[in-house]
Amino acid sequence: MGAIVFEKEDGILWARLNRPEALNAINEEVVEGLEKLVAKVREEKDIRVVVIIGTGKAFCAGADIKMFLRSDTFAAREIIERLGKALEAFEDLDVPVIAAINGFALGGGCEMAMACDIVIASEKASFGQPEINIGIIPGAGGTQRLARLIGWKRAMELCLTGDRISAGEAERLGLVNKVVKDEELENEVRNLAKKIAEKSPYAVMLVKQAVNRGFKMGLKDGIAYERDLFALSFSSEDAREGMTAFVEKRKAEFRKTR
Ligand code: DAK
Repeated sequence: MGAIVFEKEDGILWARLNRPEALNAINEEVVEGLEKLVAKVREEKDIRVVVIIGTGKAFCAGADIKMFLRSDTFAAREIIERLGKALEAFEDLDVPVIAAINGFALGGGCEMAMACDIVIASEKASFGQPEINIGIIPGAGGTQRLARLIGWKRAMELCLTGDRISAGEAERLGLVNKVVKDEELENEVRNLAKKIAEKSPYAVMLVKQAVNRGFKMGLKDGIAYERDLFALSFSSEDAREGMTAFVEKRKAEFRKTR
């Protein structure tokens, strides 16, 4: 069994980080698992939503510090580059990636959550960028995505202090979409994933592109980009089916695969 365990259920790919003894810290095997996840989604067209969740008391406590210590500069650089690329790839996947945060999401774990499209957290979860405590700085979006998500000064404080914040505080700051009871985390995430998996896969892909790419543009360019994707959305069979179903007062039958 790999460091990430995959399970497909009704078009939803569950990816479970499975190194509970090391709080799911990201080592070579976890990076391989993340690369496999990206490849799987690109190949298996019946996957409509991805859920990433941790096993045990952590979602992910960041990069494996012991791995860093035993690697030379080149090895550390290679593994970190591969990790960075895998996280960047999440944004460009055709399908949404939901982070189900069951516990600690620290360092690279917090960065992994931020690279996902929607973040649902257990009330037991906590977040932080503690790299400063071990003499390094965040390297996969902790100083960048975090500032864009929760604001410049708040990101500065978290990265400078290395402090952890609760799930509730993370929700208040906009790092988390919703906090749920611990025992309800999987069901809440499953229901959310199912809801999205019932939509047109083409429209889902275009929404993801419009929001993610548009977010990096100025408003004027973003609006123009959205308008182009809107026009493109009309070209799909699903658009015709969705509008016809509305007029005929029935449930739309969208494509089941991408
Ligand atoms: N690495 C390796 N092992 C870890 C670990 C980690 N990050 N976090 C926890 N563990 C291990 C512990 O060593 C312990 O193992 P044993 O001693 O039992 O063998 C086991 O998991 C349980 O941990 P604790 O005993 O410490 O558990 P506690 O509940 O007492 O504390 C904790 C939980 C999460 C507060 C604590 O474990 C902790 O502070 N962990 C370290 C968190 C941290 O500093 N994370 C940041 C790592 S640096 C980049 C991409 C990514 C990154 C950088 C660049 N690029 C693309 C450029 C990422 C960097 C990082 O994440």
